[in-house]
Amino acid sequence: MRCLLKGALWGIVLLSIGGLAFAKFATPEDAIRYRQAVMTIIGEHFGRVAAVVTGEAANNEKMLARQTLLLRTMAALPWEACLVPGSYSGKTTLKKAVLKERDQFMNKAQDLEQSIDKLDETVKSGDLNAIRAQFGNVARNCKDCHNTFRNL
Ligand code: ASC
Repeated sequence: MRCLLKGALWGIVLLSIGGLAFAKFATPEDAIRYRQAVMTIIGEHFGRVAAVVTGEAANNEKMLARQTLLLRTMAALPWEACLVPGSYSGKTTLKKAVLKERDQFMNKAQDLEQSIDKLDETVKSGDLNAIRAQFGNVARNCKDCHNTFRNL
């Protein structure tokens, strides 16, 4: 009896740990909020780089390096939250097509991440023309995915 109780308790402990380890988003709405929060932050830092690239703000290498580091970090985050069943209605503009076209979607996500990595390297070179060109590639990747997978 004691043994059975012990076994059951261990079962509960292991199940809770397993549950925690695999817990992702509690609800589809949580996934929507998460990805929108990440996109808001990406948009903000993207905008700060845009201001330098367009000449609206002074070129400041240290500041740019900080923006690209933040963009690199943030760009790794939204994709998983875009693949949560049931998160394509309500307060979202994401198309359900991402589920069926998962590979295409993830390829676009990877293209974006790689172009941001390259932007980060370019910023370290300090060449504003090269930064401008690579920023254009990042912007095209943003837009390409939005055109395909976002209801505008
Ligand atoms: C942003 C934002 C977009 C993209 C896009 C890039 O900051 O809100 O939709 O960048 O304009 O081309």
